[in-house]
Amino acid sequence: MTGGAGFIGSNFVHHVIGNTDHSVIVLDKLTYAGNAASLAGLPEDRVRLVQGDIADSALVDELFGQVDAVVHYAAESHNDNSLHDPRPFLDTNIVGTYTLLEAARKHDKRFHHISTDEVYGDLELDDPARFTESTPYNPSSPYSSTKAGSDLLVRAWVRSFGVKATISNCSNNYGPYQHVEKFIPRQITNVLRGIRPKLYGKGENVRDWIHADDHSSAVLTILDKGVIGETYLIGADGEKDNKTVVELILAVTGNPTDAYDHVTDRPGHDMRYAIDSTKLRTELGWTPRYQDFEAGLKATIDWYRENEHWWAPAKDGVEAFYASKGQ
Ligand code: NAD
Ligand code: TDX
Repeated sequence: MTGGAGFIGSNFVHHVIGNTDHSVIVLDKLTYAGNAASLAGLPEDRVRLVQGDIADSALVDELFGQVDAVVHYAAESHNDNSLHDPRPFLDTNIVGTYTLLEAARKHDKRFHHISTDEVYGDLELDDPARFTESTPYNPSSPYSSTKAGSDLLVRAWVRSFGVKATISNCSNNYGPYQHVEKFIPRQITNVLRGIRPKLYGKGENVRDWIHADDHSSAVLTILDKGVIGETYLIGADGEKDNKTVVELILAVTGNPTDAYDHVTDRPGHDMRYAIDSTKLRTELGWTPRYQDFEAGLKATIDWYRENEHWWAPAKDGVEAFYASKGQ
């Protein structure tokens, strides 16, 4: 797999080791977003971390010869970074995915591509619609446009070269091991540090939250039963606006629920994401386990409280970066 030292990738490694007999080779560049410590404590005879770039075709070729299937999580993943420096997003998300697809083609290996609901653009707050597998692509940011581009490469390699690939587009994940640049960990670690949470704009934007462990079980289900060439949307009916999430973090940590600041909004900020995961549920029989967002959020807050050594080294730099942007 690729990107296994990142947030969702490391949750997937923990899930695979805890729930299957498989062994995993992780190819990860260990960028600022990757952390070998996220794989600490896992059995060394079943998890091997190889530091390297998914755009390094010689390394990728060598590793494809050693595995049965590849799950591709590696990406530049943060919208705000893509607004300030888009280039790494093109290199990793487009050229990196192309490099992996060429290896999947050469070695004739099963390939699963991890993508995002952001490829579909956004919905209005009062729109009853949700994204489905047939929603037209309409990405807004440099990040989401490179993810959309990578999805289209996968579809073309399936059709033109017969690569045995599937794609999943998931909604916003939360859980342990998420970088403090992202919304929920940023606000949790702000509260733990006595800093007021920062809401972009009015805080009305809606995200459809799913626990990272549910994302992992969905990906295993697709690897097991998914139909080659198909796309599956992954979501757990978790729509919440950002203001509600911040108020919940403040409430469960015993703080006044209005103790947050409104800061400069993100340019081009998508208003609402919402996933209809009927296809995955009815055709492949998947259901999420974490149906109670407040309970999942409390467990996540406890994890950040107990693992300050994991997030503290990145915190000051992230806050200095946001402060320089008025956020
Ligand atoms: P992340 O930024 O936490 O982790 C990305 C990982 O990829 C890091 O370990 C990093 O070191 C590695 N990486 C980056 N460039 C690389 C390269 N060139 N070669 C090898 N490794 C490289 O990201 P995440 O939030 O865990 O997202 C993982 C995947 O899931 C991404 O493809 C993302 O688009 C997708 N996704 C994320 C979310 C979400 O809510 N975070 C939702 C839907 C889909
Ligand atoms: O400090 C903040 N304040 C704030 O209000 C930050 C960091 C974010 N926000 C808002 C912006 C979004 O409306 O919170 C929401 C979530 O922001 P992010 O955590 O940056 O996530 P988002 O932009 O929704 O993208 C995430 O979900 C889809 C992942 O980062 C992507 O990789 C994934 O594709």
